[in-house]
Amino acid sequence: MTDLNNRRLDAAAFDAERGEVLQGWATGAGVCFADALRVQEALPVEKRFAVALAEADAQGHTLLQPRAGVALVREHVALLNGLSPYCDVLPTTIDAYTRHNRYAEAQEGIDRSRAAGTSLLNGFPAVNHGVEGCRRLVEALEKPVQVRHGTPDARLLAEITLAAGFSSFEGGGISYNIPYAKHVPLERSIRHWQYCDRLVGRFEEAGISINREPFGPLTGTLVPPFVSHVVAILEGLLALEQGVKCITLGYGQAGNVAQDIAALRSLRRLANHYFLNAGFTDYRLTTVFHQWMGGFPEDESQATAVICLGALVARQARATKIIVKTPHEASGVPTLEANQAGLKATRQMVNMISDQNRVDSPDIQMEIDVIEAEVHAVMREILRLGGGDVARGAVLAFAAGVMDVPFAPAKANLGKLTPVRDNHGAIRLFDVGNVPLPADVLAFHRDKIAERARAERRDPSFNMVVDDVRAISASKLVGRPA
Ligand code: 8ZB
Repeated sequence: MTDLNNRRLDAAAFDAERGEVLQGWATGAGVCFADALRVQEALPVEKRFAVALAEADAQGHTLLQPRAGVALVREHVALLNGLSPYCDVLPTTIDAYTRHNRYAEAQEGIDRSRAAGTSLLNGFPAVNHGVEGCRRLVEALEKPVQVRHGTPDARLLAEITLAAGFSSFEGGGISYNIPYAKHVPLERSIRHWQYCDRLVGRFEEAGISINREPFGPLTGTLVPPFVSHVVAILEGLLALEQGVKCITLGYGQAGNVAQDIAALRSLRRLANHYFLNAGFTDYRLTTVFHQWMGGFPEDESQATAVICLGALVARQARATKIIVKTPHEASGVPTLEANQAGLKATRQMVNMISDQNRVDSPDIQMEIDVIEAEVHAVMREILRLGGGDVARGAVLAFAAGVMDVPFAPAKANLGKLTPVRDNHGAIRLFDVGNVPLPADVLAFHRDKIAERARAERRDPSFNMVVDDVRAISASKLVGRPA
């Protein structure tokens, strides 16, 4: 491994690197940190992401956020302003060329979209629009706006969007590599995200709070809660070290109500535990729940039911924010109307759950106990591998399969851990791979899977896993034999 470590980037080295980063595309020349601070300082309070999160957290509210992004500034403004009445905070989903730093192709997409009169990109190419284009966008909106993407090297994207008044930035060195890229070394993406976090740290030091949100759901496919929790905690620790203060940790809906509620409740507690243990006290932690990230039913009514189950769980567990899906999920980038439909269904469910008692059950407590035991076991080994350094520990852990994300494309991920649902649809481990879980936890997983196998009169096998991956889009939670 190179000289990667979890220490705050040196000021002179950061400034030198910044000079290179800003040369990545012509629009980089438009970035000036002093101007960026003025733009952020001038943002009215209702456009500040950190303020929206802090207020929601204090009042026990849950914010709704859609996904949206098109090629051109004017069209993107119209889209976001069409969504704004139905949500609390706004997104800007970045196109796939920009996520891979392919700005020349993004430019071609912009030019062709202009000629065609319709968006030919699957998101908003913020780097190409530059500080000036992004500022026009932020100024035309009435709510806080976040950059949402999937970029292993997001340094230039962060420079440009934060200089333009975006007040939240999604992603992380693990969560925007392992599920999104194939050949990017983990030490490289972690280092590039240390830069993004350090940039946010500089804003914080100047009195401007920028929200940071690691990408919780990872591959969105049968991810056991402990796997995404460990990534969230690692990326939280990496971000705090660089000076981030406002952090939102995410979790993607898995489908079993007790397990999902347990996952959200344990996430906050576990993160606070590791952050405080590492000596951090000056941070504000919130949570985000992602509605189902796996395959959706084609049918819009069925898709709406999936959306509503997520809304119920998120609100029961008091997530600070929900990322809302649309009834078009199975078919691609949603229309404005489909996006509004997802938000309206979610709002209705959130409102109906809001005044209700906190649901508690021995099942939820048991799931919390299991998740906590799993997270502690893996974190202990990561810290041991890294000699106390989580950046080194994370790289070594992925290489050894101590950390393993199911169904991830990255070469840096071993891919031996295999999940499967139990008889109640909770996610268990069919094959633990090299992840060092305690014997009693492994026995628990085995028993739960055996119970399902008996009910289905078949042996646990990879067929079960395949059936589970398809189940929700085929209208069930558990992939039972026909
Ligand atoms: C990892 C995120 C995947 C989700 C949605 C997909 C999926 C992607 C856009 C978008 C609205 C876009 N998504 N790009 N939604 N506008 N440009 O992100 O549908 O749900």
